[in-house]
Amino acid sequence: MVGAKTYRAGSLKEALAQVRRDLGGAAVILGTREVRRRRMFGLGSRELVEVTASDGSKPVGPPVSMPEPSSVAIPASSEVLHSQFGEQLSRLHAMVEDLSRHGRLDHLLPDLPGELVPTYASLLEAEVPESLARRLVRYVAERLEPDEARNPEAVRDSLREAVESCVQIAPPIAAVAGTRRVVALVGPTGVGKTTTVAKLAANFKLAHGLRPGLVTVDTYRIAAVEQLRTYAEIIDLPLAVANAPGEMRRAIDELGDVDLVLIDTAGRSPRDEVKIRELADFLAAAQPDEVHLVLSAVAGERSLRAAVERFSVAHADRLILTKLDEADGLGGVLAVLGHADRPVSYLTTGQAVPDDIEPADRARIARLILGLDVVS
Ligand SMILES: Nc1nc2c(ncn2[C@@H]2O[C@H](COP(=O)(O)OP(=O)(O)OP(=O)(O)O)[C@@H](O)[C@H]2O)c(=O)[nH]1
Ligand SMILES: [Mg+2]
Repeated sequence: MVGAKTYRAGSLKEALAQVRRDLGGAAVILGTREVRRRRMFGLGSRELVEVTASDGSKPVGPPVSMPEPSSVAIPASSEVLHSQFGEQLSRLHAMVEDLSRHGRLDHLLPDLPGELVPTYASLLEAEVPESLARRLVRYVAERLEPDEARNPEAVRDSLREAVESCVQIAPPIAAVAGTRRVVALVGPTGVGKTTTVAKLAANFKLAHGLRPGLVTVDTYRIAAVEQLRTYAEIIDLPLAVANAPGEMRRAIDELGDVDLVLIDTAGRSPRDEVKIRELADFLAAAQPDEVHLVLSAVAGERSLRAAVERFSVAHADRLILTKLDEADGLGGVLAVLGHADRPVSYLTTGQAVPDDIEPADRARIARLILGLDVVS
């Protein structure tokens, strides 16, 4: 007789297999619960299932089975009954979901070594779309010998390499003293364009000793102009406003002798084609050397894809990823980077101007996506 023993595994199926192996077919399941979430190579998170069981020789507590009608206690109120029923139902729901998920994985991955199924599951949990997760795992499987595939470090390194292969990097803005580089930031509303313009301007001035100037075309809202004006005053930079595409050249010239013109634009919904076209007219007048599409890492894959597609009219040729500090899983970002065919120039990691910005680095992005690095 062993009394109650607990078994932990990544899925109910695995935990039950352990129980069977250890206690045999007569084992009585006394309870199941999810015990904690742990990170798998830092990718997303995973429930651990804990099963408590006895070998069935001596009752150690109420088994999880349908009670005899005579032993059903009458609940004090229908509220209690309701909550008990709700608990049972959600536990059953979790069990069914877990079993079907694992059944589905086995069925979907007949061509992959079983050792890599958890890696695939971890990618899905990090919100990497299925087709991309399969590609990444296949990349790993093709490069590792079977015994290496059982080594978590080898798998992690190979996966990192696979993720890196999806990411292109652009060099930082090529501003040089004595020449005028014109750079525009475009993107959906509220992604951090104005804040990023301020971070860039402050860094180029303070760290590189250049003379930046700011132009805003965001004249729809008085507050938007005031927001940029406040930064311009704090950082001590010239600011010009362009109300129409025809005013763009004048606005840039008004800045005088600057090395870097940073153009802040109004946020546009990717669905608003008219406004995006208007933005393209502003940019055509400005003739920027670089157009950076600013994307929030918090956004889902679909809206990121839509933004990349719609803002191509504005000839956005680089990507700035913002709000990495707020994002839970970067699987959607990875999917978009793989498809966007545009390099990443900067990452932003918080609201603080000028500190929370860094030039994009392939290894750093891959590590962030895989949860191997933290946003500082
Ligand atoms: N957590 C976090 N917040 C950020 C980051 N970058 C910008 N923000 C915040 O996001 C909010 C919107 O930033 P803005 O710079 O005004 O965004 P925008 O794209 O200019 O917005 P619109 O001009 O309205 O389209 C502000 O509260 C910023 O402080 C970042 O990297 N991390
Ligand atoms: Mg703005």
